[in-house]
Amino acid sequence: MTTNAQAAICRGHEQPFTIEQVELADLAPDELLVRVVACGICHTDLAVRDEQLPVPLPVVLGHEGAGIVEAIGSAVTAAKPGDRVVMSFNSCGDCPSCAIDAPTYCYNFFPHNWSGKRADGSPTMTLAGEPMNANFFGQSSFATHAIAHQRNVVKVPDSAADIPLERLAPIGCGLMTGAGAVLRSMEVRAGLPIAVFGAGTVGIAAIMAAKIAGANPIIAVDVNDGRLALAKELGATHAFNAKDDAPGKIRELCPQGLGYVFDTTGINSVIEDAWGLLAPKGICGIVGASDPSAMLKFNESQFMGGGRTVMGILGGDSDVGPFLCELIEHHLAGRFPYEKLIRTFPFEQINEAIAASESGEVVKPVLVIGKE
Ligand code: CXF
Ligand code: ZN
Repeated sequence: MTTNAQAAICRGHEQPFTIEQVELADLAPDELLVRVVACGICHTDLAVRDEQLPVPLPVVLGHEGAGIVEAIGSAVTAAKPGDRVVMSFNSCGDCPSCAIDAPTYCYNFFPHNWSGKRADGSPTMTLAGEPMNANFFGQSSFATHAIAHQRNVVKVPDSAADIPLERLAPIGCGLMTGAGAVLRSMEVRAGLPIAVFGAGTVGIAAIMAAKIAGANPIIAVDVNDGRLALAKELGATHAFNAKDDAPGKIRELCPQGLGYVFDTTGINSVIEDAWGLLAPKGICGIVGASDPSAMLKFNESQFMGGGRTVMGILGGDSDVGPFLCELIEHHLAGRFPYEKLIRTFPFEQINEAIAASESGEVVKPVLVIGKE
């Protein structure tokens, strides 16, 4: 039996999102029907709208959804009807990366997340009887209902029963990416200095995680003084405006170099400057979306002689369920106070929410789509 839903259709950057009636397909055995309560907006949604990523348009985006399970396929064990869940990215479960619990590097990432259909090519959504691209990150949560998969649904632990889903929703992408980069990818060690370039959701999540890891000092770099102030409130010990010789100031503060630099900007010159700040054995983590044709340059003898690492990072090396639950526990304990980044908007104001993100006014807009 198909399900009717209201979904925000994205037809490209020249048109606003419009909320229209769609139909969701019958569930496959490993899928769940989730009534979406809230969904965060991430820069990747906007990169798809702007055709910077190979996702077909028109499409229903949204990949930081949270909601309540309404129905499950015959093989689902991850959650049951009535459970509160958060959704994250999807993966195949069969490839060498999935085999070592590294699903952010799934060999079959594209068909499971970005093809607009299920990996077998079948549509999960129709609009006026015609297939509509959806299944974005295995969810498409800019909608009242989403079809999700066993592998990208996490049941909210009972300990978080009092945390509203509109706060839990964004944990499955940008926050997980920044925190995971520090705690899982780079495995930041206590007492070593770190600099984080870019104080958006990913950068500030990295800063909160660096504080959890005991890094010191924790240096935030951005061009926006408001964001730098927020970074300091949430864990940065120092904040430097990038327009004001940040590398020079960092050198003065840490003359021996940094244990870690983490780039969320994707800007070549920023990454190359950041790399130049590393101490021996230092790690340069790179997560920012960059120009696909960009090439980076590093000095070979510094690279080899200092045992330095340049590390590409996707999704903070999250293993989905266990890591999202770990972050929820940090949040409950007050160590991951990411609610300070959020502003909520009603679903109907999706275009206003996107504008607030793009102007830099709001770090993490969250759409409230349904009632808990
Ligand atoms: C993704 C990238 C691939 C792994 C999960 C997170 N980023 C989305 O914005
Ligand atoms: Zn995202």
